[in-house]
Amino acid sequence: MVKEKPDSIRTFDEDGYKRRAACLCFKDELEEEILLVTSHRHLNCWVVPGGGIEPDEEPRIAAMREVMEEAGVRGRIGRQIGIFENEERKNRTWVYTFHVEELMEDWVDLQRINRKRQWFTLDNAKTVLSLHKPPLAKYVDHLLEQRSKS
Ligand code: O81
Ligand code: MG
Repeated sequence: MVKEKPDSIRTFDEDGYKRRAACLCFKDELEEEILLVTSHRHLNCWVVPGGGIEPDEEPRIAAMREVMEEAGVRGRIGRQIGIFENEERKNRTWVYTFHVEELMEDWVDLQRINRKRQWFTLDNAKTVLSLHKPPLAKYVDHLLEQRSKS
């Protein structure tokens, strides 16, 4: 299933869940700080950069494209953290680690919606994500759970 969107085409799984991809974008190899971006509709709220997977697009490729468009970063995508289902919003998000190698001066969503970006420690990221988008805080929780088991 596909649904036109002004500047992209959304795709859906058979159960009608919107297919999304996102990254926890780390500042460095310590993996202690991630880059969040301001919400599209609520400029004083923070979200994990990500978005719709387009037709015939691999989730990893979509994730890299989305973080470049939304956060203006280039770098190296890492491991898959998980696939997160949001039953309320009917979306399914493939989430990856990403190591930032370049912070672009100018980027698509800065121009498009004046989207801002900021580094947060993992704990602070969980706090601010929980305020606006609790499902996104689960990405960080899952990463920390995996870390504690390794
Ligand atoms: O565009 C969110 C968008 C918005 C999400 C979704 C996000 O209606 P869309 O799917 O285009 O917008 O809506 P739901 O219904 O999935 O929750 O959330 P909200 O707040 O309108 O309920 O806006 P934000 O989190 O920024 O407030 O994110 P974005 O426009 O900031 O990217 O779109 P998306 O990230 O799934 O898709 P694209 O490809 O990034
Ligand atoms: Mg998005």
